[in-house]
Amino acid sequence: MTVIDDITPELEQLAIEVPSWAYGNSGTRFKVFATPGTPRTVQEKIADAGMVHRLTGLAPSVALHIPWDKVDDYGALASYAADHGMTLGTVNSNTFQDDDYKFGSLTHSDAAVRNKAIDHMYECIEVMNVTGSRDLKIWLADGSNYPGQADMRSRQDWLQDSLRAVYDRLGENQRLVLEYKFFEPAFYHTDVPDWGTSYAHCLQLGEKALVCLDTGHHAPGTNIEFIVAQLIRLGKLGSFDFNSRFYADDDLIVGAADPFQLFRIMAEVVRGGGLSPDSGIALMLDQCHNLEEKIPGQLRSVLNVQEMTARALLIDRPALTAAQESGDVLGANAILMDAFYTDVRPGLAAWRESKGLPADSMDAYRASGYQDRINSERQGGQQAGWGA
Ligand code: PSV
Ligand code: MN
Ligand code: MN
Repeated sequence: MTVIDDITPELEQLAIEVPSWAYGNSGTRFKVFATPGTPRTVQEKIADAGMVHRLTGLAPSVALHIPWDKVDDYGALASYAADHGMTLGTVNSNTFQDDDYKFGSLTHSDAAVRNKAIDHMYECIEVMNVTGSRDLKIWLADGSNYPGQADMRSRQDWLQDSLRAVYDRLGENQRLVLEYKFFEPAFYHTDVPDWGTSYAHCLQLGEKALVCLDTGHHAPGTNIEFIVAQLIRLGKLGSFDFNSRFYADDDLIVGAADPFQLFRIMAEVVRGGGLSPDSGIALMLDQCHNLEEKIPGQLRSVLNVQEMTARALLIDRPALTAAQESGDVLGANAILMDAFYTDVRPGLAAWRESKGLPADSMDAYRASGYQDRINSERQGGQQAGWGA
């Protein structure tokens, strides 16, 4: 039987990128509740992310969102991150909070608006050049609300042209990851609604363009692990935005709503070699903590990913393959479920301790006094999504 000690070399490779915006205040369109201790600057967000990494050893990089995290000197920001044991990761573009983008950005019928959006992507690439970030993430709010409102077909052509202009600006080691989402904010049609559309554009662009799969961006009932398997098979899975959902784009803590789904997804990542650093698959969180404290929320999230990854690594692959190939339906299912039902928490706690990390990262955070300190030091924390 496979035990935790057998899988630690693979588990060691797990690295989860945290989003800067998870540390800011967020909410719904009804209300944004302020949480004590919320960062006032991007530097404070990075410091908090550094705390998550120190307590778990799991989250060595933080993603930026431009212009929310805009600073004058990105080189200095990268050094600041390094001082906190962190690197700056994916740069997320933002073409959804400007009046000019009301009817679209990279897909807009007006070339002037498309060019403005392309210029914003260039600005993000400039940031990446200084921070050393590899990935530019593009999520578009583009779409329409009523049949007939927009020419869906032309918008696909404009989208490809715009993406081409962005793609051609990428450096040798840089990549573009194109995220899809089936609805919202547009309710009738969305210009990049599904993995197939993202894949088609990425394929046309070239090898530096890859699909970003946000786990909260699918219709209920979608078999997400199938999409994972397919994109890995095609060599086009660039990154994940992990979160969990009960209803729509809830952005709740990954693994909270459906740990079994996270296990199934991680099983396909492991199966596809996605844990290895040279797989080119970035594991990121895309979450907001509306009610709970942000740092414990992020700790819980990265630990959830680690726990489900460990369970996925425990799957007895040779036995599973044998059962699958001999038509042993329930036997195969039982092998998968055995791994899923294994409580890996004590084994992971012992492993953490053996590496000089706290056995219980959540407890260690509570005992650290960090939250009390930031609660008293920081007044008027930033709202995620609106910058300084
Ligand atoms: C909007 O749906 C969204 O949640 C996308 O998932 C992006 O990744 C994120 O915002 C940050 O731009
Ligand atoms: Mn996302
Ligand atoms: Mn989303």
